[in-house]
Amino acid sequence: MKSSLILAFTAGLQLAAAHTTVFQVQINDKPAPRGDGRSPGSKATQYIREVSSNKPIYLGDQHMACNNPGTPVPVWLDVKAGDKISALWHHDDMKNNRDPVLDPSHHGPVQVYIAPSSNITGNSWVKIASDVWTKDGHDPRNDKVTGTYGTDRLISKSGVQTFTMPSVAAGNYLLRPEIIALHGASKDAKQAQMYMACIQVKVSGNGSPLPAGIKLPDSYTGAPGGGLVLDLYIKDSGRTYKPPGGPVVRIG
Ligand SMILES: [Cu+2]
Repeated sequence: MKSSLILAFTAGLQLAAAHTTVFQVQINDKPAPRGDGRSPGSKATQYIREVSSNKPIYLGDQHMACNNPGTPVPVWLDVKAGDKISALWHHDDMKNNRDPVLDPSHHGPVQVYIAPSSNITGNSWVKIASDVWTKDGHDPRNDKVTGTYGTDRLISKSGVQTFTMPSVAAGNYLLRPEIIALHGASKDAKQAQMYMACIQVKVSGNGSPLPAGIKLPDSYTGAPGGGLVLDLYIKDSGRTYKPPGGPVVRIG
């Protein structure tokens, strides 16, 4: 009896300590197949570039663009301008819905970038969405964080991060949803936890060429104002906080 109690307790600790990944995508509210190749038999439908664990990526990591190892996968999802895209996040490979998608201590912005799949190492990542902070709302754990961060909203939406597919020229692209968790980064940018995925999409139609964007990992720095340091526990510190990557870019 005693040993099974200890086991249960240890399992609970592992979940609490766990982080998060994108495991699937919805297009116009219709679920695509499981996309991360991490459940049995799902390699054949994998459209999210390979990610070996739900651990964060830290400042300076060469895997900042597409997570680790971030290698290309077989499938490209068909999308078109104006589609409602949702990235589904969960900390647990098996998507146990009783657990939070992300530990509620993980406050920070939730963003999306797009890049042409032919160039992911240049100034090619264009920010198309960013949910940073709003004054209203409150932290569910009452942990002295004021206002509501993108992560808080993501948790309250059960890990569903929704954005609109911009009108880009036909071709293959990577969509890159991103979470930046700043709970440990009140002073040290090296403690900021980045979570991201590269979703492979094939765009039809004839929208605009992508403008220049930022470079990953180089544009994410620990410099003052770089967006990787924030004391979340100072009242309303989210008000003046600006996330990395600059403003959202309007395409077209
Ligand atoms: Cu974490």
